[in-house]
Amino acid sequence: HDQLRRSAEQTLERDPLSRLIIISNRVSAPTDSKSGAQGGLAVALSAALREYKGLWFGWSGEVTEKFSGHINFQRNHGVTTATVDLEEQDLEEYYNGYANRTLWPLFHYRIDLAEYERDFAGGYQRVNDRFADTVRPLIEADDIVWIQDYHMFPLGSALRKRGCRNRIGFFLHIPWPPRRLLAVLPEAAELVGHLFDYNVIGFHTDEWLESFCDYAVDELGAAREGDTLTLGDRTLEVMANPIGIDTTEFVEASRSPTARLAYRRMRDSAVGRDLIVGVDRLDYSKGLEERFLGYERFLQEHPEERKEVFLLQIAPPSRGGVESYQKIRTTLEGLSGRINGAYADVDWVPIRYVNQGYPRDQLAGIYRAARIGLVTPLRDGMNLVAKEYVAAQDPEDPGVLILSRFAGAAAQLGEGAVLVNPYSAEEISDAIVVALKMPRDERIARWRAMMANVEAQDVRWWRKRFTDVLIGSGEAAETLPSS
Ligand code: ADQ
Repeated sequence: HDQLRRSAEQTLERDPLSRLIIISNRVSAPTDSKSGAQGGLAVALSAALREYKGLWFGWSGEVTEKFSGHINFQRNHGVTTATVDLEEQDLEEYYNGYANRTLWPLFHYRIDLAEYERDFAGGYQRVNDRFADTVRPLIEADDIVWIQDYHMFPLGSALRKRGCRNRIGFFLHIPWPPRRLLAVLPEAAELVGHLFDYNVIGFHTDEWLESFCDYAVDELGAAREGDTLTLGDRTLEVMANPIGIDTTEFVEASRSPTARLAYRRMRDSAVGRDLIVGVDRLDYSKGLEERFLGYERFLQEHPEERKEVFLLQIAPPSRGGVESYQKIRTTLEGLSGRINGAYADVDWVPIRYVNQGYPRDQLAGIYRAARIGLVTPLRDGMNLVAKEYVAAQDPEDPGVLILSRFAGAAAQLGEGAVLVNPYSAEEISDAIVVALKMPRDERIARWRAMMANVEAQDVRWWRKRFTDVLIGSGEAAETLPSS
């Protein structure tokens, strides 16, 4: 009885408004394990769901012959997930198609790689409508709804069409391209128009936010007042809200027995050489080819340093169903082979190129063992590897972060990192030299500046800041009877 009363009181103490409904392409059910299969985002969103109750809706990752709209509910560690299967055609047109062959390259400034097929656009809208049809009955009158990322731009609008008057927020995890680039997308105006059905949209940085506002104002004729945009009778709030990592958990991970073991293993295999580490999904936006070329330049220009260092590049394949991803894989195999062929000796290989994922604890140990974290995406919404690298360092003897000025993370870590233009092999090469020579005092000072940010603006901060704005946004949600 006491327990019941306590939980009732807790419910009352909570914001009376709200259950939270999170919708994203993939749902990551919370696990107990410290194995680290789960990213910080999944952890943060799961924590939010525990606090606000509610549920997490998305694609199961499974394909079925005919879309049925059947929802698979699961409850794990206090979080309810609700998933649906998609059809093969959905997978091709929506996921491999519009999301990853059209939007992803375009939003990462690669108009050369973006493909514009009406079938892709049609499949994308169809899947968003399917999501809307399926999730709509699960949404109650006072719920707040938070939609994640570029797979789901039109979902808020699709929900409004189905009578949903709730507060709906959207967060974009990737960059927003400049107005003139976006204009290349045949459905650009329609897509941005849809976004006015949200109450709040979050971006990682001011740069992405400003690009969005440029398009809305200059192309659609929206009116802007500070962070409020108005188009016709619809009002939208925009906010820059940089995502962080679960810093406490990551620092802990870096001190775990598994991390210590990984650290030892790296150090032993380095036999006194300095380790440079890169960890990325195998994706052309991460600038891996340019990184290898920069490292090659360094080897060329600094023969005296050659055997003093090695590069460990960890890059698990992703999106194998998309051709450009198969291509980048082949390119990198060729390039690493060429560099190793040209410079390796019987007792030294310049690049260790590894195509698998590692559990979080182990990754933390590897980061800690690395004298340099080399994070050089050509364009990245944020980049969490940069933050993980910082969090994993030994405060007494931290490594140096070399960071692309085109990652969202540069806006927060620019003071402490060595910033580079990732397109320039020379800048990457120079930065490696600077990092290798950097005295300990300077390394510590730079690391402290970065760590202060990684600690203060962690993933919980990000989540709370967004939900606070969303809850306070618009007029009080009109209560409709839940359907
Ligand atoms: P991603 O493009 O996936 O995310 P990132 O932010 O770097 O990029 O996150 C990658 C995550 O995967 C990190 O937590 C990293 O530890 C993990 N990871 C990468 N390689 C791994 C490996 N070999 N083994 C184990 N784990 C590995 C998108 C956007 C980013 C944005 C995030 C969050 O592209 O810009 O920062 O969403 O918003």
